[in-house]
Amino acid sequence: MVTTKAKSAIALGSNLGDSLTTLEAALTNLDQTPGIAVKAKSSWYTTAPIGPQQPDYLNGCAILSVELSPHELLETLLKVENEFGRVRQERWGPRTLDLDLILFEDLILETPNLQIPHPRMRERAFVLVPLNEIASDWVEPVSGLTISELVQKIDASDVRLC
Ligand code: ROI
Repeated sequence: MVTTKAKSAIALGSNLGDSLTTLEAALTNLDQTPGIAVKAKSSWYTTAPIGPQQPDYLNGCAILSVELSPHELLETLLKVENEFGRVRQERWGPRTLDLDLILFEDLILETPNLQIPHPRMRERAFVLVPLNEIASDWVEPVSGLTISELVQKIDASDVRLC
């Protein structure tokens, strides 16, 4: 059987409960999932919340090698979120664990339940700063700019190494 491996970037976030333990455990869980290997992980950052007033977040990014389709990967991310007790409440409210699919190779995908690249990644310092640590040369295919070029265009003053 021929299996092709694809490179994908995910963003992780948490601002409820023991965020550091949750984020580390989520990465371990993903790495133990058949068809997924965690290849790199960023540092964790304390970030001011975007959206309604709520506690600061802990955010980071990881690079995965996957033998899954983008939709299969999304299903896995949602499953892991649910295993860690995430209850989907208000749209931009606090959360125990948020796993977002950010990039998948150089794919541009627009479907009702999945958009790749993540549509707000280019403006989010809490995604770009950690991603820049581990994938600075990756070209975001919609803008044609690398992560290091994108991070230079935004204000990252609310993102601090944890
Ligand atoms: N704000 C920050 N700083 N980090 C997040 O992970 C995050 N996630 C969200 C919203 C509510 C948009 N704000 C966030 O979903």
